[in-house]
Amino acid sequence: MEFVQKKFLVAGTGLSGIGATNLLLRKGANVILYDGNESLDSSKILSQLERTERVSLILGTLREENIKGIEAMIISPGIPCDAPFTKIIRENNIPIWSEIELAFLAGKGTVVGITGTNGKTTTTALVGKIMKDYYKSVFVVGNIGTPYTSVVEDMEDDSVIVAEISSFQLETIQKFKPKISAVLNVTPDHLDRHKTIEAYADVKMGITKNQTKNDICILNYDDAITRAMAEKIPAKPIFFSHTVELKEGIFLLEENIYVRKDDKEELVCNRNELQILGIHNVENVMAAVGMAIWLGVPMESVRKSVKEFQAVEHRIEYVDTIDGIDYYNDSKGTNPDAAIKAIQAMKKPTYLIGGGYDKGASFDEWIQSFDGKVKELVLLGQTAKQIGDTAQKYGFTHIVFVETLSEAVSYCAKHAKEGEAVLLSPACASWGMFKNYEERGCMFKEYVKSLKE
Ligand code: UMA
Repeated sequence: MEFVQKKFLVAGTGLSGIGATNLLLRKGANVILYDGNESLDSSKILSQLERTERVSLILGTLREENIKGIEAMIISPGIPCDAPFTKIIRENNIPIWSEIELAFLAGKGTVVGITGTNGKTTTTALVGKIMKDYYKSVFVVGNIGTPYTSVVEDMEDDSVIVAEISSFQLETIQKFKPKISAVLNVTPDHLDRHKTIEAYADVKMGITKNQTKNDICILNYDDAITRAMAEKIPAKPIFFSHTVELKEGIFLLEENIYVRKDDKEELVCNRNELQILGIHNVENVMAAVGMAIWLGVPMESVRKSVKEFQAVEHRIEYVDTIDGIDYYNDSKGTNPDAAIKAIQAMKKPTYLIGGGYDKGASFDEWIQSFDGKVKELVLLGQTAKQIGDTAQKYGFTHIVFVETLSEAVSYCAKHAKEGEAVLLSPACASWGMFKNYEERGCMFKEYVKSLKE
């Protein structure tokens, strides 16, 4: 694809928008960078660009005269395709590309694409590790946090690109085509945007739309929606299952994970040899193993990587489910920005444990990010009062003060109900009460474990 002197519109100035703009500029294109939020700081946005000639930044309203001669609009995943400003784009028949579409068109290498409602990030991280342990040039990109467009220039023909792909990114793909795809599971999520579970599932299935029978799609046999996809997709389906012994695929039998391919069966490992816990993680491992084996990574190498793989500790780390309440350790959320990410990741009503050492941060944005998800705020440490006051300022009054982390866990266990979650994500450093965030996270996990006794 030729980009020199062509003109593109990039919508959104988050990670994806900046990644796409920098890529287009490096390719010699002209860019109109647009964001609907007119109160953004333009100098801050421009400072993230590698060069500023050939770019015009527009904040607020996009007008007809701004889009003359535009080749395509690259839309950030967080922007709904029917956002009001897209009307003039559609009326002028300008193609709308996802940021991953641009990266795919401009990039090289073999793509492994992972989607699904839950487990995407862990599976992507594990596939990334398996690939990095075996291949020379591997990139782990997408929803996991590194925009696909940001690494395109470093790719070679023999690179492997492991991409976590969200439904938002799939909505506007045209030619994006992974060699191996995976749809891990589909449960209701993002229905505010996709409206129905059927529409959401169709978008997820879209990851296979440009695949052929020479490509592979890994599907969850135990999930009725992904199982049914096997009949509809153009790729060759390969199932994984923790309930059924499959004729071909990856399955769990008496605690052992097996791969059956070309009538040959091989043991991957016993699930007790894994360092990540829970049946959901066995599923993630099975999917990752399937992607690696069908891509051609030898079993010996896959087995070694799988056994070595560890969950990202202290970062929105799932600890356990006790009495129907999920516990998460985000002790690494040592500043409001990181803690906002943890809140965004929560899907259930949450008891939030926060507070700690005073670094002079403001907690306004953190409180504003609660978005109806936080049920109670359980505060401790030096910053407890300041956080409490900030919360009250925004009308959030479900606040409890405790002296110790152990007391915080006991309080949450006593008050949270089945189907709710408890999250330690302090938005503050641990100093004063703990040696470091690792110690705080480990103690939290100990207290949670002791609830079982
Ligand atoms: N904006 C508009 N109009 C709108 C909405 C947003 O102009 O109607 C602008 C905002 O002002 C902002 C920009 O769009 O400047 C933000 O773009 P974005 O929300 O797409 O965020 P990015 O920073 O580009 O991050 C995106 C993903 N975010 C979302 O899909 C919401 C990141 O996934 C991803 O890591 C990143 O690209 C790199 O690929 C995050 C996420 O929350 C983790 N994903 C969702 C999830 O996992 O559930 C899908």
